[in-house]
Amino acid sequence: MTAVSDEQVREGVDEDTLRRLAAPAPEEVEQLDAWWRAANYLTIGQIYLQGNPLLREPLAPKHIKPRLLGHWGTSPGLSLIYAHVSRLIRHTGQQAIYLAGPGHGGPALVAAGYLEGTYSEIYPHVSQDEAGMSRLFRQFSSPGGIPSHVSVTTPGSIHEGGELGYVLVHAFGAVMDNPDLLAVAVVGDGEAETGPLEGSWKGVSFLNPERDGAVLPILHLNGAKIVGPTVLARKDPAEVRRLLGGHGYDVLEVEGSDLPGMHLRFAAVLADAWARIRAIQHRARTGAWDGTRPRWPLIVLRSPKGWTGPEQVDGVQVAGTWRAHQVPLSGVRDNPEHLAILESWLRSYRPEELFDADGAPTEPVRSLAPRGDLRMSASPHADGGRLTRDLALPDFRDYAVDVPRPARTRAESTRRLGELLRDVYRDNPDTFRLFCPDETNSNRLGAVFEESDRAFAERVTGDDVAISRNGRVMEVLSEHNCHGWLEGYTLTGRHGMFATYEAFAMVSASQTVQHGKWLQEAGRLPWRAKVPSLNVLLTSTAWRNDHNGFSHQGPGLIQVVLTQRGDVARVYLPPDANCLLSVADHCLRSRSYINLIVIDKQPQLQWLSIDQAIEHCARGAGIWDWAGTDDGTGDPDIVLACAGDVVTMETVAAARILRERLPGLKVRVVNVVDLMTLMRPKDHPHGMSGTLFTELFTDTVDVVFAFHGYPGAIHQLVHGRPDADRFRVRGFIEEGTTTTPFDMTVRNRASRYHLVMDAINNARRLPRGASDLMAWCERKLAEHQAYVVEHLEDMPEVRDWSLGDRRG
Ligand SMILES: Cc1ncc(C[n+]2csc(CCOP(=O)(O)OP(=O)(O)O)c2C)c(N)n1
Repeated sequence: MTAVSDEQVREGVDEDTLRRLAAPAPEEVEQLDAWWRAANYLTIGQIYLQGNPLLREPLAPKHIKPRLLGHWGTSPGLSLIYAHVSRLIRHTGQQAIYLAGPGHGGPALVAAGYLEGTYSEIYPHVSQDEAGMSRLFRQFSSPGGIPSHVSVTTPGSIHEGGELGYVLVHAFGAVMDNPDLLAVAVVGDGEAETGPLEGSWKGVSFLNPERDGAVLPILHLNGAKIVGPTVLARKDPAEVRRLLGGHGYDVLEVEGSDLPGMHLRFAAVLADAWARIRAIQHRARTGAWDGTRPRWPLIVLRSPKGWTGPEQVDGVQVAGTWRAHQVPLSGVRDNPEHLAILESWLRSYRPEELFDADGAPTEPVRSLAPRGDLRMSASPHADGGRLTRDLALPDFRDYAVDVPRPARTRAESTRRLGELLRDVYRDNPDTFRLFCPDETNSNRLGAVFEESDRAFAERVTGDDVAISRNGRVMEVLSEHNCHGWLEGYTLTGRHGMFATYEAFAMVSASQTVQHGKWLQEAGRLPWRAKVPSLNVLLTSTAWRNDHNGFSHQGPGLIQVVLTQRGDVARVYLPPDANCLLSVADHCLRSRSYINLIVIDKQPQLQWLSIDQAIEHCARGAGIWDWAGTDDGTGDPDIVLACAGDVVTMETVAAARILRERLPGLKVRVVNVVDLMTLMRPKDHPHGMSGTLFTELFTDTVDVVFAFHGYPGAIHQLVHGRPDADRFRVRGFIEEGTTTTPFDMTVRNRASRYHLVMDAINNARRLPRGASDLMAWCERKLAEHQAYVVEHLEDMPEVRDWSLGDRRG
């Protein structure tokens, strides 16, 4: 791999700028230090003070908040880096965003936004004066105020950093197709122990310097987590170097706590890192790149936890230890000694030099900040909705399967979606990406490779197919990376889809939850523009992972998304290709939702023409007259409902058996595409009205509901509907193994024969012949059992079942 030589480092970079950047003049060191002291002062003020923000009078217990919340330990490191990156921006005009992996250092980033003026622009009551500073302090970690982390309310943030581990995935997602952006990503050394973070160093193996921006990881080795030491801080530095070097980074190091030495050394290293990035990009963008993966710079910063804070408290060392993690002085209100330490700690930053008589930042502090949108707290990239353009979407009808009559044709539904996505790639060369853990072909979405290769920056061999450094299909065998990259990509205003095996979506389920929280909170902030939705396609589903076995059979993510709030969560279960196309088109146009789309990839019966599909999906649920024996006069004897492709087939097959073998029974078939329509309107914006619900399900007739996921979900959804107890739900009940497709439905008691028996057991009225039909179903199940064991495949009458040769 190519290392950047000293000569190359200077390519594409103005020599004078680089020299000035690397060696700040004394007055610049003053500025840096003033800004940093101001940020630290404001951080401590947020954690401790509810009054007397500028220490105009001696600190008294009444000035101290009753509950002391927040994290001091990481904050001085975060602020030091912020100060230096701000200076870099001012010298170079570099567009940058800042991601704090240890997002618990929230007060540091809030302080940064306040010093840059952005905070007061967004929240005018938090003005740059004494009263505003008082509000800034009081609101932090307080009821009615702001949370303690770098949350949605923090200007300039796309990363809360609450659940540790995702800082690099967000950073890499943000810079994809964003050539002018630098994402500075601070990685906590505790965070670096998480699985997702450990896997995310590999982002550089998928970055293209020609077309993508750059990530500058800064591994902050402050030595401690909440209580324990961190692995990387205690390793021999040479091992850390080899580890990160092995991932492809050029490791630059800064260590110490001496001042102004640390400012000088950090400035020099940051200038070096930036010059290396610019050199890599310059070579790639001027045709001088040999195509090998560049060695991107990475900074290891070793500075004490709780740097500049109290050295000792109650005779115990605090600064530089784990004890500095949260609130180093806990008894300030009641303990005069702690109060005195806090006061001298605050005064050690010399606030009178940092804030003027009104309480506004003084010139040396203000002068460090870049201007306008270049301020990291004001970057439009961190409020991606401001940059979002609609996707150019082809007409999804053009990809439709021809379905002249229901249940005659089989098709791989996701293949049609793949064709649509191929053309989305074609028409949106820098605003759409598909993210998938090495399953794009397996999930039948491979048509995208007609437009774009897989992205890959490492060595490519002659055996590789559709892989190149120019590719934009993101395949990495890490659900965490895929999910996180897509989050970073959408939060900076671009569109995408994460396609994954259904069972393994649980690997990244926590990210789905966290992103939902982010979107939900963002929706409450008028200044945050809506961003493209997080579209998750679950395919290779539980029911059709018969070939892979139990580990691959798990519809848990539906359950997870159902627990999220109605303002962000959407779950779609299109039963066939045309419904999938309609749903996908809708999701790709939507904003700020989590859209879960669940459909299998195997050849499956097709039910609706494209026009019928559009109408059905627009309603979200509807009666399939052609499948039942309900003539529309009065209530049926039983409702067979279904949501999900495989169970829809079982339901339609069950209705057909009933039509043929118990013709006197009035059966209504209802299919649900949009799961949220089952909720009451007061519980979800998609919830269908009581009138419509009654039209579909009646108020009294029993409903046999065949559901793709866990049965409890349907009970949860219909809670509060008339006589909700009448819903008998069949679904996935954790019965699985490597077996035949139909056997999966049998094992989970959701096969057509089970549904017929359920219908008979629950119908309002039973025509003659019902008990014979029950016995027939039992025989069929026994026959199935014997057949699969002997022939190792499903009975032909099940395997090849369709409405083809019968009356439809
Ligand atoms: C996934 C996850 N596990 C556990 C925690 C609880 N937690 C909060 S801060 C912290 C220590 C973080 O250490 P580090 O990343 O080194 O940050 P710093 O030392 O800079 O505060 C832990 C374990 C968390 N926030 N997220």
